Amino acid sequence: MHLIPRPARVTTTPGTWQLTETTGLIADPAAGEAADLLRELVGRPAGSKLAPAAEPGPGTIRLRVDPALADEEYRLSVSAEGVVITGGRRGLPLAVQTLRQLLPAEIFATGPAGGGAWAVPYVEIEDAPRFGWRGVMLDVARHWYPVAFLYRMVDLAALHKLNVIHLHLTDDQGWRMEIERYPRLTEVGAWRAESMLGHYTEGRYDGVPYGGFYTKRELRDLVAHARTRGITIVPEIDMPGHMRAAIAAYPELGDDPGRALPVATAWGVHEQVLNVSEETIAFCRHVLEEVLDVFPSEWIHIGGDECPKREWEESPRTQARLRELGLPDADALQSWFIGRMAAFLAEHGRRLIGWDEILQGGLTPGATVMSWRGEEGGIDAARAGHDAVMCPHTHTYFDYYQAEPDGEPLAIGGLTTLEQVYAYQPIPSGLDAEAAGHVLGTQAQLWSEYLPTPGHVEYMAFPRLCALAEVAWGTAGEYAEFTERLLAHRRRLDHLGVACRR
Ligand code: TNX
Repeated sequence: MHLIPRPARVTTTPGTWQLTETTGLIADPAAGEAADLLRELVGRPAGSKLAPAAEPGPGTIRLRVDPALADEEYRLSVSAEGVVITGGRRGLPLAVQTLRQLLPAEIFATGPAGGGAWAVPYVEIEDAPRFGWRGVMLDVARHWYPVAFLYRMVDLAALHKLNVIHLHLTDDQGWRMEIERYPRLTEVGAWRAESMLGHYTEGRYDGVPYGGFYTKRELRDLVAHARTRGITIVPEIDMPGHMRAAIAAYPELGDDPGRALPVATAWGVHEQVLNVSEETIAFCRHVLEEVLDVFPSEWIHIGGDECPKREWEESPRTQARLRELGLPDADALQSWFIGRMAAFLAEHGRRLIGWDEILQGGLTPGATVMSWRGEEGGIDAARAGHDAVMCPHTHTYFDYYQAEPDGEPLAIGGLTTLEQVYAYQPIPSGLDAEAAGHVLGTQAQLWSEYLPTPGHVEYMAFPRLCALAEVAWGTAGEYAEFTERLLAHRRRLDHLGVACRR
């Protein structure tokens, strides 16, 4: 069966059930979206309309919401009695992905539907994820990808039962989300003077303008598409550092008033950061208002990482602000700034999440920490009663090499093999049960400085994302057994045309 991620409980019995042209579908009214998904992902490629049936029987698939099951829990029964799927609200799309994987790998082919026999082994599956946050972060700021690729990433994440796509929408090198109130964010901030593509091969600058952005309409549609697959899109607007594209568009946001700098054309951490005036805070709020309007996600990511403090320390205006607020230092000022954003989000019924630097100067009440520099940030946060998502760069940075650099395309550095990813345990040892309960889960990071094309993103993501998905699902076991399953799973990815590393 070779399912990835491996379900929590599987019982097989001899025999197979056949999906045919005449297979019928019976769906609860509450299961309408899952029924559409089933028709799209299973019916259509098998050449079966999955027309509504009057009664359940050997020739039907039945979809039922069971309020007694947890939100992402599901049961899948394939027997001589037909196929029966029950699930919590978000369990049904997960079950659809399992049924899809139970079919021959050709079900993943994107060409015209072939007739043929679509056999599914008799099986009883009871399944639910261990972690509620199973994510992948895509950096669309350093490189921009066509919106069709974002749909593809959603679909590929859903195939692996991930439930969060974290979009890193802004950075020093580009602002990628339309904000109606501040049109220059995309008119100016979405474009840089240099493609930086020459850097990969020849270490040269080509002077070719580069950029792109997503309209609110495009992002709203993407959110809706993701939702039907059980995926939440968590948007990130990185602040108060990593803001050079915004400062290029609106120099008054910066803390060095004499200097108007263009969108960054070098990687790395840039010194230019937001000032913390009330005007700038109002700007951040206005931007977030439009972000909230597009993204219904409970969590909103405000970055918070790698904010150099030199400008704040040298700016007379910011030093005066420190005194006015009675704050001891720049770290405390960063914490105060994050606190303002958290309060704004809380007013709108949302929750703040940020990279682990938001711990500096004191963690804002209610904030969730994404622990990337290691596990310490997440451990400290969890022990203090904050939620945490574990994403230490050592195990979850998929911009790192996945094999010895010789023979691999140029990457940012590091080395995180498939086996290392598979061995990752999101709950750090030594956490007591209460703190462990604050670990929401884990996610992969696709920082894109060295990922100029969609194919390149796929190459770095796969197969490591298959391993991470199983880690996050909570059923990772023997690596050798996993790689055997992965070999079969790769046929599915091949049919989908995924540029998976061999
Ligand atoms: C650190 S991780 C960053 C990113 C880079 C990444 C490259 C984090 C919160 N900040 O800005 O893209 O390293 O691996």
